[in-house]
Parts: sequence; structure tokens; C-alpha cells
Amino acid sequence: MRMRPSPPRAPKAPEVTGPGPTIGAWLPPQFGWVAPRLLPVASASTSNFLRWKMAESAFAERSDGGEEKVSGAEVIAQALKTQDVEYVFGIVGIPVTEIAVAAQKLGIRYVGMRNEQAACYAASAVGYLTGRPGVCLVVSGPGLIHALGGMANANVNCWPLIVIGGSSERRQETMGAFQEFPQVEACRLYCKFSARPSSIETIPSIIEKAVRSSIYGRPGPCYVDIPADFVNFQVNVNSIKYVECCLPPPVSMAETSAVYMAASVLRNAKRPLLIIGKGAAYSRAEEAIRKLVGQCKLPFLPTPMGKGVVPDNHPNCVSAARSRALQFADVIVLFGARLNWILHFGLPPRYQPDVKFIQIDICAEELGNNVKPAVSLLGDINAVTKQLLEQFDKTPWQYPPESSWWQTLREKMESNEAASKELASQKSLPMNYYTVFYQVQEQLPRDCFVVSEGANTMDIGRTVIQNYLPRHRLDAGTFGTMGVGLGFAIAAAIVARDRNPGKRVICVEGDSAFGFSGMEVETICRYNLPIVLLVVNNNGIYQGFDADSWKEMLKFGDATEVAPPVCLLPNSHYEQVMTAFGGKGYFVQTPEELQKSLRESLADTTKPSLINIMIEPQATRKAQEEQKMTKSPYKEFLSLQGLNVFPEGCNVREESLAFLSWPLCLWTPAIKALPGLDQKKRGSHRACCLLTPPPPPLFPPPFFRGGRSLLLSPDMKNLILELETTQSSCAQGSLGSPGPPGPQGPPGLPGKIGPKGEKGELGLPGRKGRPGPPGVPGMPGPVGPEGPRGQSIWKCLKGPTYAKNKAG
Ligand SMILES: Cc1ncc(C[n+]2csc(CCOP(=O)(O)OP(=O)(O)O)c2C)c(N)n1
Ligand SMILES: [Mg+2]
Repeated sequence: MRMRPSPPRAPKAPEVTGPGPTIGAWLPPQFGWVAPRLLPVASASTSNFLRWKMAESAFAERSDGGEEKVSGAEVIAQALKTQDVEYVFGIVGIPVTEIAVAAQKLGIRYVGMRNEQAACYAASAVGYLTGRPGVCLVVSGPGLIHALGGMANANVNCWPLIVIGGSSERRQETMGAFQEFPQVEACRLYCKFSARPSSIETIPSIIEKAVRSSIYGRPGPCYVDIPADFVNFQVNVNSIKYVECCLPPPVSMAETSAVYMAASVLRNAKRPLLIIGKGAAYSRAEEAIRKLVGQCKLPFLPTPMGKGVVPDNHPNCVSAARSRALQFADVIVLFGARLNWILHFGLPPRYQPDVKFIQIDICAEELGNNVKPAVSLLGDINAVTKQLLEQFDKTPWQYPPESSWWQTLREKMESNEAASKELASQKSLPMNYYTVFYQVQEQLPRDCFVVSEGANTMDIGRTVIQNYLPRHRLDAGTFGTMGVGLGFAIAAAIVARDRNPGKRVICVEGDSAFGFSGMEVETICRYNLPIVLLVVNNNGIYQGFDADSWKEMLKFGDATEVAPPVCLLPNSHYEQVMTAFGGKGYFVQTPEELQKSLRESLADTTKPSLINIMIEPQATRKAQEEQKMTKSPYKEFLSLQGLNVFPEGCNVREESLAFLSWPLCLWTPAIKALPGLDQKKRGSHRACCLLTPPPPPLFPPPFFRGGRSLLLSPDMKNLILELETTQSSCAQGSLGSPGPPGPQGPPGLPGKIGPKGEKGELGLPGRKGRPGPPGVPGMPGPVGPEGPRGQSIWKCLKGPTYAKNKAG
């Protein structure tokens, strides 16, 4: 590392240009660099001047008549500029305002956000998109703590990021200073490097080290702590030695023998599969991987943010047969994709037990995580892919396109795509997810950035909305963080404005996900970023209630007691958040309204818009093959509650008594919101337990405690009582078994045979045999007649039907 006495691209001594004629007399001299057109002339006032006065102090002692001085804030800004940092996101306050001002003055873009978390998400997205870290600038204590979420997310995503945190003055440390917090220590857990410069003079080298560490090896966040007393302190300009911009990361390549071995394992594969992760996107391996896929005719599967490295519409993309591809592949090449939860750890039952992994990764510590690879290729994904290509150039090889592997993948893709299209074509209102996403997909420009977060919204959206370009999808990522969407969208829009003007950013948000950083809509409007925000609104987390059910439920108690934790307020008008700040807002309920509003939003490149899309609150994703293979956390929860969990389709005869404790908590209006319940099977405890398990919610026990005694309607109580006396049960409407000997008593009426339960559904247990005729005193009567046939349970839950059955 070379040091030099003066900045390589040092700013000229600040030109104190003074207020220009259009700016007005209020502007302090240090803002003279700001282009007059950017300043709000109309709002110029004396109070504006006072507000900016604080910033002025940083530049006040420009010269003391001796050597030229520079403030700590200016040194930080110049050090960042020297390291080619282009964007700073943050929230100012004591002691960092001056740093933001100094950065702007050097031409670094400063984006003021509404929460440090979102600012940190935005800065990290800049790192992923540009390969050069963005900076998140935060105040001490709580500001820094908010940013920890962004640092952790960047750390798990392996994205470069620099966080600069102001901290308390050094002389007040341990004295209970304003917002005092052990920041360097706190950040260490989320960072590759966390440090405080020992003096203003060491700031440039610490910033260079932070930037370099963030991009070298596996990328990640780095933290630089700036004590308040550094910010305005003036030092002689010549005492500062700026460190030259760090070089781009050195490119590492895999061992030649390992590359040879990898190529030979791949050549011998019967059912090969390439998995393309966001590591491949980050390393800009798109050209090489596209070539490999095309040349060797290999099936590939992108991870969520690996989408677009090879376009989703490439004929070799097998996303639509993801589970099958993973489950039956015998050789899998991982291009910057980790065997973590997203890829089901590389383990059975989602994979063959003897599947061979060829793992390409920049990080040695990643190799062998969870599964021992057949071949490890340590190095830059792009460089290593080129090494592999060389092997196939030397000895050309193609995987046969007419193989049975291709055939099975294609068949599965076709059937899955048909199932999605079928759901998308449903005309019923409210719309389902698939209808929404197919409409959106039809209109999206091919080169747009797609940002997405939510649970169903993100998961289903990802399968329908296509990516054609690398690094054009940003989502909740490996950490599954909700709240990233708006920050990511802002970052993408700002980067796009500078590098690809006209490129659009579409941000597809679940209604819950949107709430995490919703106030960033103001940021979007303030910088007039023409982002199109889609809020897919199902009134809840995973699922919600419609307005009527919500109202009905509140009759049973206070919302804190009775509302399932997944619920959000029905029919919220999120679009009004956008109109409140001057953007365009749409509330849409039909496919036609969605088409029209999206067309208008995309046509308008001057304004942001938010389309609030109402969907069926109970809508879910289509049944997933893999759900049957993995453990359901829902089932686990039931077990934890001490309740029996029955496998799909089983006959619950023996366990029926234990089973009957369950309806006490299930037959509540609130339970309608349980995910996984088919619309028409709401309220059926069997449906809850026995149908395909829903996605991951874990309902906290208090919800059920509240439910046991409070929420049962009289009708339901009767039904439960009746079930509690049941001794036999039948599945799928089969006949109930004969009842036990009837007790001595008056003659009973023969029971009627009930209607047959609906196909595929479990029926109610067969009713107990009726009491037999009176016997000889002291002796039991003869066996009563056979119990009636079980009914479709959900039908019974409807009041009148139930009453009728009872009467019968
Ligand atoms: C920071 C954070 N908090 C909480 C969660 C738990 N969580 C997972 S998805 C989700 C929201 C899902 O609801 P929504 O965004 O409305 O999407 P939907 O499934 O309803 O379409 C939440 C809160 C999380 N992943 N991250
Ligand atoms: Mg939702």
C-alpha cells in the first residue's frame, strides 16, 4: 500500500462562492457548490439558514492565518471519495450531519432515509449492484442499533457495505454520554472488520481497510466508528495522508487438477443439474455460465437472487420443476450457492443420499458445509466457470437433450406451469396471487429491477415474475428479512438513474412486508424516484380475514385476545401513503383495474406510484410436492401442544378421543385464518390436521388458551358434545362401525344414514348406535342399530344443516 502526502483526488480548497443571485441571501457559504436549481428558492427563509448553521461549523475555521485546516468530517468524506464510494444513505443528527454535508460537497450522493435499517439495506444493495460498497451513515447509539439489522442482512447475503457510525466524545466515554454505546464491539458480530480510528490522521487508512475488506474474499459489511470529537476538529491539511483507492479484488482461480476432476464428474453425470446462486451474480459470471449452459446443454436452477444470471425463459431453466430437479439429480454444480435452508441443506429427503456436489465458492470455509463435496473449486465464480469451460472447449461434451432426465424434468415443468396458469385464469374475485402475478408479468419491462418481499407474495411472485438480467432481483434473501424492499428499491432506482436512465424498479410487497419500512415512501417521493410499488394485500401475514369475518370475530372479545396473530386490518388503503407525499395511488380489486393502473404507472416516468392490490385473504400457493417431504412446523407445534397429529388420509379411529380435545381450540371464528385451510373446509379440525401442512406459522399458545373457553358458539358446543360421546369414526364417508350394546332404556329410533361425505375429505365419525329396545330388567338390551354414515364435516358446521341433521 502506497501512502502519499496529499490526496490523489483531493478537493480543491473549498471555493466559497457565496450565494448566487438565484439562491438568495440565506444560503451559507459552504452550500455554494450546490447547483442553484436544486435549491428550494421559494422556501428560503431565515429559519432555513439557522437550521443549516450547525453544518457551517465544520467549515468555519477554514484558515487560521497559518496552514490550511481540514475538519474530521472533510477527511472522512475525502477518504470515501478516494475509495470510489459513490453513495451514502443515512439519517443525520449529532454528530454526523457534517459528514453528510462534506460528502455531498465532494459529489458523493447523499440519500436521507426515514429509518437506519432501511438506509442500511439500501447501502448494502448498492454494494451488490455495483460491486463497490455503499455507505450507511448513522448517529450514535440507537441510530447504530437500527443499522445492525442491515448489517446482519448484508453479512448473511455476503454483500459489501460500509457503516459509519458517529459515537460519543471520547472524553465522555463511560460517563453516560449522549447515546453512548459500545459500538465497535456491537458491530463485530455482523462484520468482517469493525474499528475506530485512533486519530483523525488514521481515518483514511481505516476507511481504505474497511472498503477493501468489504469486497475482498467473500464480501461483507465493515464498520468504522467516528467519535463526535473527531467530526469538527480541525487539523492541518498536510498532516493527512490519503490512501490510494484499493484495487479491485484479486481474482482467484481453482486448482487445475480440481477443475479437471469437476469436468470429468460432470461428464459422467446421468442426471446433472447446475444451481446458480447470487454469488455467481455478484461475481458477474453471467457470460461464462450462459456459455456453459448453452454449450453443454445442461439443466439449471437459479436461487432466488441467482435469477437472471441466465434468463428465466432460457429453455434449460428448470425452475418450474425445482423439487424434482433437486430430488433426483445425481451431480449438482453449485455456482456461488450455499447449501443452507434455501437449498434444503443438500440433504435427503430433498436430495438423493449419494448426490455428488461440485462446489464453486470464493470462500474456503463454505466448502463442505452440510455435505462433503465430490469436488471443491475454490475461487472467483466467473474465473472458475471459465476454467471449466476451457475443459469443455478442449474436449467438447454435451449432455444429451433427449435423455430421460430431460424428459422427466420437462413433464414436471409442463404440469406445474399448467397448474399455475389454471390458478391464474380463475375469474373469481377477490383475485388470487397467481392471477395478480400473471397480470404483472405481462406488463413488466424485461430490463426492470424486481424487488420483492413477503411470504406468499415473494414465494409465488418469484415463480411467475421473470428475470432476464443478472443482479436485477433483490429480495428478502438468505436471512428472510422483511423490511428490505423499499430500501432496496430506492438503491436500485438511484443506481439506475445514474447508470441506466429510464430503467424501472418494480417493488412487489406483501402488505405486512410493506409495513416494515412503509415510511420510506416519503423518501421515494422526496427524491422523485419513479418506483412502482405493488402491495399485494391479503389483510395479513401469510393470510388474513375479510372485513366481515374480522367484524364477526371481534364480537367474541378484544382483538388482542381473539385476533389470530397473522391478522392485519382488513382493506387498508396503503395507496394513500403514496398520495400523502405526492405520488400516485391506486386501489384495485379486479384484473382489469390492475392492468390499467400498472399501465399508467409504467407509462409515467416522472412519478412514483403505489398500487394496492386486494386479493382473497385466504389465498395460498398451489399445493407443493415438497411440502409432503419435509417436516411441518405446524405439525410440530400441534405436537408441542400435546395434541395428536395425524398423517394425511389416516383413519383416526383409535385416537379419536384424544383428537376430540383439539376442536375446543379449533372451532372458533378466529381459526378461519389458519393457513392451509381450503376455503370450504374452514372450521374443520380434521382439515387443519390432516390436509397438506401450511407454510411456517407458529401460533403462540395464548391464542389457543383464549380460544378454549371463550369462543365457542352454542351450536359448536353441541356439536363438540356430540363428538365427545362418539366412539367410532370413519374416514371419507365410509360406514360407521356398529355401536356398542345399548343401555337398558326406552326403545330408540333407528338412526338415519347420513349423506355420503365429499370425496377426498374426511367425514364426521359415524354416529354411535342408538339405544336398543328395553331388555329384561337387570340385563342389557340388544345391540342398537348401526350408526349413520359419516358426513362431510364442514357441511355440519353450517348452522342450519347441522340443526337439520340433528333433527333427523
Ligand atoms: C424482520 C422480520 N420480521 C418478521 C418476519 C416474519 N415474517 C415472515 S414473512 C412475514 C410477512 C408475510 O406477510 P406479507 O408480507 O403480507 O406476505 P403474504 O404472505 O401475506 O403474501 C413476516 C412478518 C421476518 N421474516 N422478518
Ligand atoms: Mg399479506
